[in-house]
Amino acid sequence: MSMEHVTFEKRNSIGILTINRPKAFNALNSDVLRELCEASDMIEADADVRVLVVTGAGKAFVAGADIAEMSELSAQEAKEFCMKGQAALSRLEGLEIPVIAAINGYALGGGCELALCCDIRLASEKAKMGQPETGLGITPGFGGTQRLPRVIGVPYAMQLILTGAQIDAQEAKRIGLVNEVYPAEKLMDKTLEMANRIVENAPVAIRQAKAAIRQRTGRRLSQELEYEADAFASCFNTNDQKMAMRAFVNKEKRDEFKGE
Ligand code: CO8
Repeated sequence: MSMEHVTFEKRNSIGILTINRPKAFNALNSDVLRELCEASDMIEADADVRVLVVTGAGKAFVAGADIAEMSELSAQEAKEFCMKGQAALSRLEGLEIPVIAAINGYALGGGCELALCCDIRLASEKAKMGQPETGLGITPGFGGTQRLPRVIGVPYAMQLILTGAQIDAQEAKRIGLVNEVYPAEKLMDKTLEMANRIVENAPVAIRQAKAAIRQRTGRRLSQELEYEADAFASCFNTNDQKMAMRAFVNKEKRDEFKGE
C-alpha cells in the first residue's frame, strides 16, 4: 500500500499499521486522517488480516491532532475537522478484528484518543500519555471525553482531562489506561506475541467476542460524539484558544488564560 503518512505491512495474519509522519511526532492532520480511513477500508477487505497492530514511527506514537492545522480554524471549521477525526477513529474502532495499540512514545491528545479506539493498549516504558487539550484552550475532540471515562472511569478521566497532565507508562497502567508495560526494545515482540495468541483462537469466536464486548462500550456513542464536537467547536470562538495554539506554533510561552 503506498500512502504518504501511513504504512501497512503484514506478518502472517497480523497487520501492522504505522502512523508515519515522524517530523511532526506523527500528529494527525487531514491527510493522515484520510489515509487512516483508506487503510481501514483496505484492512477490512483483506480476510487474511486477523489482528491489527497500530503504532507510530520514530519517537512518538501520535503527539495529537495537528495544532498548526487547527490553530486558525473558525468554530464551524473546527467542528468539521473534529467530525472528520471522530469518523476516522470510529472507523478503526469498528473493525471486526481485534486492534492492539503498541504505544511506543508520546500518545497525547488525539494520539491518546487513537489508542482509546483500540481494543488492547500495550505501552513501552517510554510512553507518555495524556489529554493536554485544556491547556491549549480546547476540549478533547476525537472521542476522548466519551471513550476515556468508559476505559478508566469518570474520576480519572476528569483528572486527566481537567489537569492536562502527562502521565508515564506505569501510571497509565495503574489507572487502567494501558493493559501492559514493556521495555521499549521488547514492545513490538511482546505485541506480536499477544497478537499471535489471538490468531491461534477461532476467528469467528474472536469476532463475535469483540462485537459482544463492543455492544457495551459503543452504546449511545454517536450521540455523545456529536455533543463533544459542539463543545470542542465552541472553544474556537475564544481568544484563549487562538492565543494558546499560536504560542505552540510559534514556540513561545503562552499568556495566562482570560476565560474569553
Ligand atoms: N501538532 C503539530 N505539530 C506537532 C505536534 C502537534 N500536536 N506535536 C509535536 N509537533 C511537532 C513540533 O511542532 C515539532 O516540529 P518542528 O520540529 O518542525 O518544530 C516536532 O513535532 C517535534 O516536537 P517538539 O520540538 O515540541 O519536541 P519535544 O521533544 O520538545 O516535545 C512534545 C514533544 C511534548 C510531544 C511536544 O511536541 C508537545 O507538547 N506537542 C503537543 C502535544 C499536544 O498538546 N497534543 C494535543 C494536541 S490537541 C489535540 O490533539 C486535540 C484532539 C482533538 C482534535 C479535534 C480536531 C479538531
